Amino acid sequence: MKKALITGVTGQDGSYLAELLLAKGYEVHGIKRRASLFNTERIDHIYQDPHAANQNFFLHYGDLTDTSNLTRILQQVQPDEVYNLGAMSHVAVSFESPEYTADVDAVGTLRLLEAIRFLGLEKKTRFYQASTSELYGMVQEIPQRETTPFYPRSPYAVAKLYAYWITVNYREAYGMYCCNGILFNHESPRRGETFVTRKITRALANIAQGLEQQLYLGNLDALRDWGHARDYVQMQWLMLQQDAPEDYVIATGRQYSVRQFVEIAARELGIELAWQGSGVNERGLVAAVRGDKAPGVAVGQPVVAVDPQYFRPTEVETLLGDPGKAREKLGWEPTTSFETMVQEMVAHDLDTARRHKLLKSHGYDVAISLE
Ligand code: NDP
Ligand code: GDR
Repeated sequence: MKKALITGVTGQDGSYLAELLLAKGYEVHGIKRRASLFNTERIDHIYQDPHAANQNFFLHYGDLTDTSNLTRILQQVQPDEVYNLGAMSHVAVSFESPEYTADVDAVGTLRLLEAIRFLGLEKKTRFYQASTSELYGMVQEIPQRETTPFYPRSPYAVAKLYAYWITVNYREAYGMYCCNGILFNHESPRRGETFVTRKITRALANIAQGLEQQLYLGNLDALRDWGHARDYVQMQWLMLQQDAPEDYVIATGRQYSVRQFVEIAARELGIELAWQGSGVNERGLVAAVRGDKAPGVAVGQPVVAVDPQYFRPTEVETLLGDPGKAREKLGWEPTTSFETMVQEMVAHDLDTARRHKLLKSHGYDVAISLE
């Protein structure tokens, strides 16, 4: 039975990857941070009682800022594969906490690699680094592929640039099996609520049910190559199963704007938007409302507005990946279309909004936190 260790197991990708590896018969170990509240919602369905027999999913308290803790967990687990998904992963927040972001995302990666080497596991343990399309930042080539030069545009991306190169360096210097997956944006109903896609589907579902009034967004014209997280974790595993370690771009090769995402998600709820104004005065007004999914909105209601507080000091305007290498060498194709992914996210958030509305109608106070 192979053993895998996942940092960031409580995150979106960590939860899908843990499911995938368990289904493949792995013994899976995950590192979770101590928090004052439970932070395991995404993995509660695969949680196993530590007192039960035949346990194959284990959680360890830990943190990427804590070298001795990482070394101890690695020594205890002796994993065949390490997936370093843990990160302060929010680009906008990295401008608020740049030093912490560097500590976790850059030095945290070094800590793990160095612990593997220190423990003499460098010939046994294969290492996956969660690299990112944010490395391309101010894009130097369209579409972006493995050979496209990097130009990071945020403290997050600069930290991930260090992590990318230290992974390459440990591969070259010590012959370790280390791979960078340069993943473009990937989403799902488990996406964190403050990333733009989930913010949109969640807020529109709440608005449709009359639980919220307006959705405030930043740059509506940003272009992204959005895929489904479930498809992308397959690639994380596949990269570690090859004869030789290499870096791969994972993307769909299709691009949409934030504005288009809003329109498609709104349409899924029976809301047809008409745009008015420009820049910070831009508003998405409801031109038509069809069906019973949006009883909470009226014709002419401004549903979306631009709020400059969500603009970034330096923005990544456009990202479009070329997944040709992954397709040719690993036979990988994304299976979920953009439209199906939006539908899945909207359906999930509409279901939650309907339940919240029902609770409210029975006198229970439901707090809906907004970004
Ligand atoms: P999430 O933000 O959903 O998950 C991040 C995970 O990292 C969480 O489990 C979080 O724990 C954990 N974490 C945060 N800080 C620390 C720390 N100091 N020590 C240990 N663990 C920590 O991210 P995703 O699942 O979306 O992304 C996974 C990885 O892939 C990240 O590294 C991200 O930067 C990268 N990436 C993501 C892309 C995407 O589109 N989703 C695209 C390209 C790269 P907690 O739950 O306690 O907060
Ligand atoms: P990103 O994702 O920065 O690409 O990083 P995010 O969803 O945060 O932003 C995408 C684009 O939407 C614009 N935008 C807004 N973004 C947020 N969060 N909130 C808003 O209100 C808003 N309005 C417009 C942004 O400016 C941006 O252009 C994600 C993360 O998962 C990273 O960890 C990962 O490395 C990259 O994807 C690939």
